[in-house]
Amino acid sequence: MPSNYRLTQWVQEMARLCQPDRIHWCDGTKEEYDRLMAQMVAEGRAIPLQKRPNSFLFRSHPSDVARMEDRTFISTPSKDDAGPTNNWVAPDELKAIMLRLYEGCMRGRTMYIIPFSMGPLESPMTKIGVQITDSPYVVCNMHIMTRVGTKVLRALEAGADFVPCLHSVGTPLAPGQEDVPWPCAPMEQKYISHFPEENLIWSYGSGYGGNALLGKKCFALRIASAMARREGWMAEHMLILRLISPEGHQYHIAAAFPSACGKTNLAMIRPTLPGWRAECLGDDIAWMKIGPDGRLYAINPESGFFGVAPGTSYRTNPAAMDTLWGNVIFTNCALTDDGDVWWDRMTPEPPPHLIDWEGQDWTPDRGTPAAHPNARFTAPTAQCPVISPDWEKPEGVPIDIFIFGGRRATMVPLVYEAYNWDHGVFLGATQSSEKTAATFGTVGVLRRDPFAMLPFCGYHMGDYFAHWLQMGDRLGDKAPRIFYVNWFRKDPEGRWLWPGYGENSRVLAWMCARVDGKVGAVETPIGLLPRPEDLDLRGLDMPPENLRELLRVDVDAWRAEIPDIERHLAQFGDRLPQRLREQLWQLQARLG
Ligand code: TSX
Ligand code: MN
Repeated sequence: MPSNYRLTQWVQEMARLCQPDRIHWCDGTKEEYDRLMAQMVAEGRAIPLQKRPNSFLFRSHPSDVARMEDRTFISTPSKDDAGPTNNWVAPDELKAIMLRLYEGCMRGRTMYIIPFSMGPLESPMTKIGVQITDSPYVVCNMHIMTRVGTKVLRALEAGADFVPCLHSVGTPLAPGQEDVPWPCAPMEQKYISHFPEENLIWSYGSGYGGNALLGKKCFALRIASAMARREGWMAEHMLILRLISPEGHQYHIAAAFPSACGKTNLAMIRPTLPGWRAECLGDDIAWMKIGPDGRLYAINPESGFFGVAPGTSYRTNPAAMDTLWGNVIFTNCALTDDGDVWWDRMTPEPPPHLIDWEGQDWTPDRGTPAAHPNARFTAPTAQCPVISPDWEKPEGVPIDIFIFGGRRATMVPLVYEAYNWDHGVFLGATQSSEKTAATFGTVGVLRRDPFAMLPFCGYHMGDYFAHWLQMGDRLGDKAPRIFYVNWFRKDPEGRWLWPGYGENSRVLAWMCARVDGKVGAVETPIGLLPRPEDLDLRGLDMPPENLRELLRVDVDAWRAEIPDIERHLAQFGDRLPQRLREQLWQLQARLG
């Protein structure tokens, strides 16, 4: 037991509330991981995979397969402070509801106490959390996704601050009652609650990913974004990558994309442009702070990838495939007859027989996906073959380039650069993507997802825009340059105009040349575009008319989009910074 008074008091109080049979303080060791996994295998909750060392398959309850945005709450004392894009319930009311649910919720179970750090312990940007959970699946995932263990306990004993993160699957066991493979509570009892003013997270009823691994979306984005605003730094939903030119120059890029745009694929890009190399530093979250030299430095606070499996293949992301050789937790993937996992589009042809994510026999003629579309892998970052040797550098890496983007079949060019910081913030604030089958809802409908933070901002989005503007003011001429990309433009026949994947390095190389002042751009109403000759397309078999179309600005279509942008920004009311309103006017004026 540690000697941190606040920690011991909190754990005792939560134990009195949840009434577990046992309390286990996690030490983060391999022995602990192996013992929990062995226990879950013995209980029939996990399937060991013959084909991958130390790897296991879990199948969730069919109702507990994804983050639950309608059950996610930002509970600030004033509703106004949560803003129009978050669900809100007053803290007292929400706590009263949840206290009733938590009462006795761990009966018959073990309460695990997980001390974890987000970021390498030596980093000044690192923050500590302690998660209480009754799910051994969550403990094992936290071992991979965060840094768990006695080093963190030592720091807590030395008086380090921490974010308390309470989690229960909400399924107490009566004496002698047999457990189910994936315990969880019914939908209307699920709550993923955040109390940003007291840095507190309460999650109840779900065992899945972002609802249950509280270091990730709950802490590293929602709570951290609120902390970052108060403390003058940034917590962003961004990949981090390093691009190295043939001359050996390094460029650091942070990029925010809505779901289904291939963020993990870009994070692990294998450049096709001769002589260029790339290293991954993170695929989901960037914490950034202004360094002593006035530049913006980023760390990845995580230590694992919690990636969407379907669509991942040697064609789309060879580095991710090689990351998954062993020590992986798979959730809701299909099981092959020889004891491996499979998911849709992993291989050109599906195997002739599988057990699908619901445990049923599956053959290709079934027509249903074999893996759930949101099936996941949890894998150690260190196993990525293209991981940067500097990925755990305590001071982080200096960001040169921000990229926003989305999936748009028409109108949005392959790439353009913002005229200045305010314009770049406007691009982030109005970022949009067309929904795909994988992101459920109506296919093709435009969704605005500012900074890809819509489900992850822990406070009023209008104030978040203002924070971005203020960071730009502080960074001045050391601010990263801001770009917008669209890998997904199609021709009228519905064919992709851009090959994407590794070929995106050609677009990234143009950005680097812009940073170095080595390449031109044309001023258009929407921003600075490369001329066709500015992109290095050597070795790419691209018809000139495709390139022209990829770089065409359809002024009429953009004019027609203005009312939607206006409506989107209007929802932030008087918290929308005037400087963004001015960006909209300037865009309108440029469009004529
Ligand atoms: O991840 C993608 N990226 C970024 C890669 C670094 N995807 C997959 C998106 C779903 C997660 C892409 N899909 C990209 C892309 O750049 N581009 C496309 C569209 C596309 C799909 C297939 C082909 C070309 C473009 N070509 C063939 O199938 C041969
Ligand atoms: Mn994400």
